[in-house]
Amino acid sequence: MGVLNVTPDSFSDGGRFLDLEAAVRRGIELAAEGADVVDVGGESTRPGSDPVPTQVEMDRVVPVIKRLAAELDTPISIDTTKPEVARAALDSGALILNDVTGGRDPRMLRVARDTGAGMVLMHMLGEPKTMQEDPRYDDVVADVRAYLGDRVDAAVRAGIERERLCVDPGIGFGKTLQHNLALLRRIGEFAELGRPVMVGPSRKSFLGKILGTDVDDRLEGTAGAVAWVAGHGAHIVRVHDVREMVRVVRVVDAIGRSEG
Ligand code: PMM
Repeated sequence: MGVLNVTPDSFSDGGRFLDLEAAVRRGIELAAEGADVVDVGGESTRPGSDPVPTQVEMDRVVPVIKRLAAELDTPISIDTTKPEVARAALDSGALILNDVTGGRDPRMLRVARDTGAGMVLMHMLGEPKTMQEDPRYDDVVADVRAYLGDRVDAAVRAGIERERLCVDPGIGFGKTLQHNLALLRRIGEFAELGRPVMVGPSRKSFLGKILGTDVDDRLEGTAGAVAWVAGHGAHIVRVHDVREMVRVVRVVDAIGRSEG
């Protein structure tokens, strides 16, 4: 999954693709680089960020999705927590709803059900504004896995077919460095939920904490995390650097599938 943030303030690519033409060009480029899904987002969920008004978010993402849906065969996902934005995006050609709040708002589940969209259920502790203030778990992997299991059950109860769902532990969303490392190290345990596992480590601050590098200097760190999770049971990685991470994953796959 390639990331296309149409925002002024996302932590790694904020401000670069606010212009419609630039965003469309980047979406086409992500697909050409080998993304199997292009994830369009119009609201930054970085730690401490404020919510964006619905209409502003809609005006950012809908024109981009319309153009990309017309020009690409690659499926498009909408990264939003607002049911109105989700509905407009899915009506404009997006096929997947990527909800970083895991369908906590029942209206999100209804939109996915009514449109027949696929849905990513991600774990976040609290809200972006406050999620990094002293996050605590008993056992982060067990807690997040139980939460995602509950969210899958809630989505199925709401009428979404299980086959349309995928789960994501939400790297960086209410987690310390140690929490993030445990989630990555034990990523295989999420496959026990019986749904594809998505992971989004790309350029995130845990890499900066390990390497001491700024957000624009985390390519190798991202590759390390992507290689680890791809080799330990993740099915989808959400990344900014698609060209490079497709290569990383192809090598990991070749090793994993080899015989003898
Ligand atoms: N991370 C961000 C935004 N959306 N969605 C999913 N499913 N998983 C993630 O890890 C995730 C996400 C963080 O910000 P970015 O868009 O700037 O990478």
